[in-house]
Amino acid sequence: MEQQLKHISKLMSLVLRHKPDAIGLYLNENGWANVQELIQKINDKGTNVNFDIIKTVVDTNDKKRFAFNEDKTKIRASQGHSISVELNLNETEPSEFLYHETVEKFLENIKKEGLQKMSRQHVHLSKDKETAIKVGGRRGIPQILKVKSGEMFKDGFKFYLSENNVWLTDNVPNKYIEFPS
Ligand code: HQG
Repeated sequence: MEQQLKHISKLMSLVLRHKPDAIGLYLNENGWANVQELIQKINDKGTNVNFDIIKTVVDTNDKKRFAFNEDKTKIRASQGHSISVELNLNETEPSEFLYHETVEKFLENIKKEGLQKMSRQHVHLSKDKETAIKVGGRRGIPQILKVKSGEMFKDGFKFYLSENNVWLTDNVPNKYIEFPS
């Protein structure tokens, strides 16, 4: 069951963040998909889901990646998109420091050009080191970068907090980054 939920969660990440076309799903400009359509199209591709399973994924997902609208007829990913969607997030003042997890092979480039959003819509930052480490254990030994978010905010950079508490910004110039020694 757990494996099955993980499989469905990954599929939902794929179609709600990156490739709705993989199952012919329609997302509106704010990233919302119709829940019944999502269920139908996942089933059409051979994975059995119903509303209760989707709701279990939403409720139990370790990073709260997905959210329903109020009457649970629509669903979207709360962050992490590579396709262009307008999430209408509120600008929020960050704490003095935020953290970003990366891996060694990217460090040299990040030292040169700062953090860029790469294939996603934003650079993703975490409120503390522990969360940052969780983000990226997936790619290798985590390298934690400390971002001077308070200073950036004073200098006019905008920050947004996603519904699942990921801090988002457009880019982080290298002068605001403390690298591991
Ligand atoms: C790196 C996860 C070279 C950056 C997490 C990262 C997150 C650069 C990679 C979400 C660079 C991009 C996003 C530069 C940044 N040169 N490399 N100038 N600037 N990078 O996956 O932040 O588990 O797009 O350090 O929770 O790792 O998938 O971003 O290593 O919120 O739900 O380029 O993914 O969510 O990788 O992770 P990503 P990320 P999920």
